[in-house]
Amino acid sequence: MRFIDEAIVTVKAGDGGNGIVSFRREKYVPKGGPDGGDGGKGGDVYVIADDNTNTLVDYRFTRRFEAKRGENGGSKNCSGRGADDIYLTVPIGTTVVDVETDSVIGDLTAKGQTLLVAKGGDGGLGNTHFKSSTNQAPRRATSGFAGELKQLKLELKVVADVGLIGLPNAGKSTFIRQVSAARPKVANYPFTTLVPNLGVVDVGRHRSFVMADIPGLIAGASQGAGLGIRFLKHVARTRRLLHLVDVQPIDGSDPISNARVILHELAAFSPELADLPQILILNKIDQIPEEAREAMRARIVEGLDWQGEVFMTSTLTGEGVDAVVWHLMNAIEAEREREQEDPEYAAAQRERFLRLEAEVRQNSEAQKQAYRAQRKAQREGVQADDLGDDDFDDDDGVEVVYAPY
Ligand SMILES: Nc1nc2c(ncn2[C@@H]2O[C@H](COP(=O)(O)OP(=O)(O)OP(=O)(O)O)[C@@H](O)[C@H]2O)c(=O)[nH]1
Ligand SMILES: [Mg+2]
Repeated sequence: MRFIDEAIVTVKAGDGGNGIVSFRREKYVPKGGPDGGDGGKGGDVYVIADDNTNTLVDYRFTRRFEAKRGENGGSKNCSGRGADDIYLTVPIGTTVVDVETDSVIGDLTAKGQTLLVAKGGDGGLGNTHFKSSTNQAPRRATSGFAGELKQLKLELKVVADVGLIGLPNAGKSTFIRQVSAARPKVANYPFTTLVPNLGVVDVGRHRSFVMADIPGLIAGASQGAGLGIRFLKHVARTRRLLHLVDVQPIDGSDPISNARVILHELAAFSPELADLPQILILNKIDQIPEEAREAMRARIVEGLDWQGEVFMTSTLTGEGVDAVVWHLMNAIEAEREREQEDPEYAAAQRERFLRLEAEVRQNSEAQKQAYRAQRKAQREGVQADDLGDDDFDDDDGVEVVYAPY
């Protein structure tokens, strides 16, 4: 199944119908009073969350949605009929952003939840309203009001509990393959993963969490280098980051400085994100003799002055992987329970997620702008840098196609 995580659509609510000028015409009533009815209200545009869909793909093909206009008023004080509202169906988890103001209109988090995104115009007034003691036969009516017109960005975030981060080749995709049914490509060269992958990690009956594998981050990522940073929004809502470090990189680089690169880029991109609980995974230990592993671990922990959890794994042989999974499941469950029992904690968590998301969105947007500027400069021949493929396929209003599960 293909997922699309962002789409831009235009919505236009219906205009109000016009009020009309009309006078009573009845037998034996020579001078009937005004009886022009009001116009009907234009249709509203709503976005509604539904669990039958988990993609925004439809919005790649249809980009404009218009509600109908209200009917004009009629004679005999008949109001025009209001137009029907229209509903854009989106998956649960979609955030709706007003493109013009770059503000969040709302989050759709539950089935059936609706969000008014463009209000239909009210109908105009019929001449009945303008009757007064001095004007018994008003020839005045008003037109309907215009319905709102808006450009919306629909964003579907992959809601993962755990995000995998690390340099290219650290073994992130191998990790998610070990613990879930996700089957991202694994290869011994950097940038194998180009799009995020999601995997459901089952831990016995009714216990599971979702893990996200994103492209590797590289030095300079927070300034736009490589691919990984633009996918960080997918790990913005996670509860834990798994930071995978290759303990024996083929290029002979030092695991400590490699880990620092990631820590630095994360913090430079989003301090809130860097503040998420991080677990250090020293990976590929199959390449280190057993008796040397503890010393290696101590050296790295000390070198990084690492205060958090540390695990040693081989995602190739599977060694140590279960321990990580159990640790994650317990931590996630404990957090979920606490959120259920402690409304204050739940509210604080939610606040934090919102802050984090806002920060990540802002930074992603800033990066996109910088990237576009660079690209433009490149096209105009100002700068001859090789910027690589045009991977921000933003011009068609949709970006990031990825395949979870
Ligand atoms: N020896 C050894 N090799 C491993 C281990 N885990 C992964 N590899 C190898 O390391 C290479 C990179 O693995 P991937 O899982 O593709 O790495 P990645 O972090 O997803 O890389 P990108 O997608 O490029 O960011 C592959 O050749 C894997 O077979 C491990 O535990 N031990
Ligand atoms: Mg990968």
